[in-house]
Amino acid sequence: MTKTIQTTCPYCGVGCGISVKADEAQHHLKVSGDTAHPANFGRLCSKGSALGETIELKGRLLQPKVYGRETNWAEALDLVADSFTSTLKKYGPDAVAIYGSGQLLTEDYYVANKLMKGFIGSGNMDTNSRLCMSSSVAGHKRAFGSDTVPGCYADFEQAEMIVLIGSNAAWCHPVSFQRIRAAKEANPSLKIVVIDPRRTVSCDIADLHLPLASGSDAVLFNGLLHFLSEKNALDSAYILAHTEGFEAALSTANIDSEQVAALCGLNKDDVQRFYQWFASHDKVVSLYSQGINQSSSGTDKVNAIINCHLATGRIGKPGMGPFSLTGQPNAMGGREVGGLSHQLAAHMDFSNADDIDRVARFWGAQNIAQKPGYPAVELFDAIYDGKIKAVWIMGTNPVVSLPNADKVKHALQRCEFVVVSDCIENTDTTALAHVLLPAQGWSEKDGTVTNSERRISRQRALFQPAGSAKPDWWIITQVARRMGFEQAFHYQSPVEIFREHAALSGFENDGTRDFDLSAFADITQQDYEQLQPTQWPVNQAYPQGRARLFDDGRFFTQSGKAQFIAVTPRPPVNRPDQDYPLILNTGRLRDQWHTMTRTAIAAKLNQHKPEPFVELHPLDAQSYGLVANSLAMIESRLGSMLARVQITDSQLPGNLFVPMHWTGQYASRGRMGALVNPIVDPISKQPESKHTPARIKAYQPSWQGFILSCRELTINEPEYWVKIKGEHFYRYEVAGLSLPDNWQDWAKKSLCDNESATPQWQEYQDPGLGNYRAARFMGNRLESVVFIAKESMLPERNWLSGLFTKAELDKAERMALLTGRPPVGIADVGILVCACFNVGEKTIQAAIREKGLKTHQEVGLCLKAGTNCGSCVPEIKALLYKG
Ligand SMILES: Nc1nc2c(c(=O)[nH]1)N[C@H]1C(S)=C(S)[C@@H](COP(=O)(O)OP(=O)(O)OC[C@H]3O[C@@H](n4cnc5c(=O)[nH]c(N)nc54)[C@H](O)[C@@H]3O)O[C@H]1N2
Ligand SMILES: Nc1nc2c(c(=O)[nH]1)N[C@H]1C(S)=C(S)[C@@H](COP(=O)(O)OP(=O)(O)OC[C@H]3O[C@@H](n4cnc5c(=O)[nH]c(N)nc54)[C@H](O)[C@@H]3O)O[C@H]1N2
Ligand code: SF4
Ligand SMILES: [Mo]
Repeated sequence: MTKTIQTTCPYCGVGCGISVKADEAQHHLKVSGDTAHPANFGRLCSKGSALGETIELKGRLLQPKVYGRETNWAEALDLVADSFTSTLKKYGPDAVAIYGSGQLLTEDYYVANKLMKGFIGSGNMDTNSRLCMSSSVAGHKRAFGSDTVPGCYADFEQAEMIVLIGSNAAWCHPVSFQRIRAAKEANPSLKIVVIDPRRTVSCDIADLHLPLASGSDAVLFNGLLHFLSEKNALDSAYILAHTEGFEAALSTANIDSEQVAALCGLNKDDVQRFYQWFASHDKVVSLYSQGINQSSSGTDKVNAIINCHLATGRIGKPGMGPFSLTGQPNAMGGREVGGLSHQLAAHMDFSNADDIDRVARFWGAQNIAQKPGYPAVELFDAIYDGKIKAVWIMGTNPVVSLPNADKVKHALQRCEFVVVSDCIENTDTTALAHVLLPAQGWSEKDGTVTNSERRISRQRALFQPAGSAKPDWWIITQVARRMGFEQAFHYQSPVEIFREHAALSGFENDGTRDFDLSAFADITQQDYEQLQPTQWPVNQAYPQGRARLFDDGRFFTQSGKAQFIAVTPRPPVNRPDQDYPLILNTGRLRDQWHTMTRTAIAAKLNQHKPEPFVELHPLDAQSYGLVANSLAMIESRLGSMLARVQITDSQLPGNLFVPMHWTGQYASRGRMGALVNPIVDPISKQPESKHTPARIKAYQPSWQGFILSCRELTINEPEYWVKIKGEHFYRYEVAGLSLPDNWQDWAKKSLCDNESATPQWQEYQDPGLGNYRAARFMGNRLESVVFIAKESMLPERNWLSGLFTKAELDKAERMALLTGRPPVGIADVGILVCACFNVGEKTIQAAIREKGLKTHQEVGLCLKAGTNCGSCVPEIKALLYKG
């Protein structure tokens, strides 16, 4: 029987509502955008649309495991509770830690934090949000006295100017970006400025792109403050009535456009154009993300941006404001419950003794922590140094995502007791766990998340859990009870936790704290089931929630006034030098989510960018002797990786960009975290993940090739391999340093593990050219193909991949097979461009040519490409441009 359920996407902080038709018996679901959800009004991006393909049971962690052995919950929970208790008795509470994640639901997060800070009595609960939002949190606190995102998505439609700073929203917040694109199409005078060293696809709708030197944003925004003052574009009445510290901030920002242009590596006219537009448009929204946060001066950069909004009084009103885009589905929920190690709960923190006392009374916690714990990078250093002896990692993959990731790996290898809760069995982090706890994933779990605009939405269970998987809140409370804290962790269901969380937010609040859900303190089970997406605060004054804060000019500082922060720009701490002359920048791709544990299961999400790659400028490619599509080794002082070279003038000379996604599960040498320097911002402790000195050189294997197979294979011989799941096939890109003695033996060994039936082989060899090609059949059905040749001689993979969908190959296809090219008259669709409707590059090119298509809308009408999530529109436009 099929049921329709409204839930929320588990990926990015846009927080799109999803309407799901779930068929429990078939374990099948059909997703579409929830037209009533105010975050997306029915739109979804490629990742959200592909959720139905990620729910398979293969690869899931289905049973608890202790020391590699499957066991029942009772044994696993007892072991975790006993080990934590004995560690804290022997070494004190600071010898244990929890490292959580914005993938957790608010209810899960709340109990994890309560256990560590309230009852174990240590501040050592931190989260991957430290790598993500902590500079924004710190900047907000300094300016507003609270961690508040003042605006809402509706401001995008009302703005006259939108500035994207260090944000590639086209790929990372695609549905918000589509809203901005639609606003621009409806109102072409809406100005869009993108500030990013790279020319990203977000520039597709930009009137101006400022490719500033990596790390120089504080100079640019200080210059803007100075300019606003020089041009009398300040709102002096607002500054006087509602702010403090303006004079100091202005005098520190004493820099003119010419100096700004020189320091940021920009054209002076472009800088002035940006400044002039900012000065002359009242309704400006400044959206910023990791290009700002992930910096050794991220907090200052956040404040440099906020300063310009305070100076013009542009905050809290429709169509204007600084707007930190949150990354994870529940990054905001994590901040609400106090998931960062310096926070306590409900937007209270350790800096205030009254807060500690208040939370202790509310929780009935005798033993509450009195001081902050370690932030993420220091936390793993403390594990490495043996100060922390037991750690519980929940919903994050630090062996990939933390900087200096090889050290993180060693830290976990040295740690006495490592517990990991995850829904996936094999990750780079689960590999190092002593205890593995199977968590329910999206589609099974039930609770709430909060998106970038403070909107709380429900994630609802669609299916029975996989195997013995349990909700994270249940796992945590079971351990808490076994540690002797039954009373404080008596919950039977998520609503009970939500009520307590809401009650704590209102406890002795009286308007002193921004985060207030007191209207939900007594929410019934039924109302919780039916909860509609609502923006906090939700209290007596705002029973239906509140779209914007600070519209009244009142802030949560002591004086009630917003604070300007005097910012002295600092360059990144580690700068390129003679040995490591390049800047390594890292970030995201359109169709992958972080460490790929879920998106790489969906075949269609692997086609857009199938392999780890490095982008660099043509001049650098020339200096380092790198050829397009060849392999390169990238090294920093900490580690190295291999990636495919992509040469593009969208990079600034001297800069490298690599995607953050590949792990040891999908590539032999693609884990970029191993290179990233663990430099952090002194205030927020957020790592500088966008700036590591690096070098690059050609990697010259003796041979290269690829394998396509209808089955998953164990490829462990070559130095370089990448695994790509496709529709009915697996693709392996391979390269090796030493030549095997005999290609035939190599191929048979690679492809025929555990085979009893005798396959048929078709082979072609040209040893002189280093070519080997083979295909393996069962009857007329293609099982696998191997192509070994010089990189430039290898055929494209698309047509060959498509043959795996066929029950049998016809004669012409069999004849053509080892040429790698389709028989005459059969079209190759090319690289996938539109992941929503499976439309390839060559199909689009052919339609443009043959039907004379001129615009992306015409391509959409003809092929549907680009008409769902719209993330591929920039690529379609590039194909139109090329003709
Ligand atoms: N497809 C996809 N979407 C995602 C995610 C994902 O994994 N995949 N993850 C989600 C999460 S958790 C997050 S935090 C967000 C992140 O969303 P974004 O912050 O938009 O993503 P990034 O690609 O990390 O970085 C953004 C840009 O910062 C630029 N940058 C680097 N250095 C500088 C600098 O010095 N100044 C400026 N101005 N820019 C700089 C980079 O070139 C990059 O284009 O995305 C969320 N959405
Ligand atoms: N160099 C560099 N490093 C970065 C970044 C960068 O831009 N550059 N970005 C940083 C940022 S912003 C972020 S947010 C991090 C992200 O980095 P991670 O948090 O390490 O990445 P994810 O792949 O999201 O990890 C989530 C894990 O939780 C599991 N999981 C999913 N749902 C659940 C659940 O409900 N319960 C449990 N228990 N487990 C679940 C997934 O299978 C996966 O293993 O990376 C950071 N690291
Ligand atoms: S934009 Fe995409 S990934 Fe983000 S919440 Fe919406 S559908 Fe999910
Ligand atoms: Mo993030």
